[in-house]
Amino acid sequence: MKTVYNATHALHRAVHEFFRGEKVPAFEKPERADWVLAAIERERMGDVIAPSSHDDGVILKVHSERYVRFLRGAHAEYTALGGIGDAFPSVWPIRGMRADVEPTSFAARMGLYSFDAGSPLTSGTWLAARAGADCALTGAALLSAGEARAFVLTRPPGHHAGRDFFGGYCFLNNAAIAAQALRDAGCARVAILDVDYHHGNGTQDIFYERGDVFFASVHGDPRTEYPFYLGHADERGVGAGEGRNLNLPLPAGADSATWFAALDTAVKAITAFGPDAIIVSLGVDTFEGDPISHFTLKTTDYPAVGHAISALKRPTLFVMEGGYAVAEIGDNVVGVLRGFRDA
Ligand code: SP5
Ligand code: ZN
Repeated sequence: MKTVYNATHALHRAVHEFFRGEKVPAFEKPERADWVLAAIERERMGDVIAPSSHDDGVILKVHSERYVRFLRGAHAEYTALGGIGDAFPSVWPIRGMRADVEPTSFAARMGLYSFDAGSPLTSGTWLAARAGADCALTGAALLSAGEARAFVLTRPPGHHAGRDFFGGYCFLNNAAIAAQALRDAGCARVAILDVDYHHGNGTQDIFYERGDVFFASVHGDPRTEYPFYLGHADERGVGAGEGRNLNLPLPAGADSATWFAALDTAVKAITAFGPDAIIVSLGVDTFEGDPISHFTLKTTDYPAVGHAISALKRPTLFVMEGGYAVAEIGDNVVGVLRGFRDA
């Protein structure tokens, strides 16, 4: 299985995030991808390749033009205003306020285009995220060219980024970009299976009214778990997307058997949808040792995740999302990929 690797990921290097009034070291750090790459090489998973360059065409089908324009220039704007280090939003247009008028103020646009203050926007965020989109597009092209599987190893992750907002450490939605690219390349139906601990609210946002891309997610119950305001079981899609969104929230602390039963439900629903290709939003923050999450999968469980996904018998692109237990992230990711390959 080929790995498309974003060698510029470390340009995105957040210093701090906030926790209970304190600045704590950012959980989403470059070492994550370094350790996954080391495991890919150690396990001889296959060639590690660089992405090819793609224009913004597909990106602009899943993200709004004004959002992409903002993101591209945001950190330079911040610096020009005298901003120091990483940029954070401080004000948001909550219900009843206007999101249709783009403000001139930089601070106001930071809030317009985000939903949390936990996603530092750094000097290298745009370049790293844009290279990640190229990786996703390259991965999709591999599938279109006949590869049965591929892995996109990039950061920052993507599944919390919506049509016109960042958050949850995510800026461009790599999985959504890959799904759109596969649609454009002739797949009539694409399914996205999100196994990250957190609900993929951005991916759901992008495809909620579409019938051509099915979204299924197993995640911590948003009543207690980030991103809190989306991911409930009664969100089933609207219009053409009716019935094409499946949320399977589980209580924090859920055991592996419960988690695998939910995965099985998602796999069955995707089978019934009948996709031509599968994108897996592959977060391994479901691991028992994850510092910010509360499921209990063990390293030895991950091959079974890949095995379960292989039952879909479709070309499959794995896209890196979360997972913050750095010492184990490589074994956990490679476990999924091995389980899929060896099925
Ligand atoms: C892609 C992804 O997994 N994004 C997750 C974003 C989670 N953001 C909220 C993190 C809250 C961290 N709380 C610190 C708990 C320390 N014990
Ligand atoms: Zn996550």
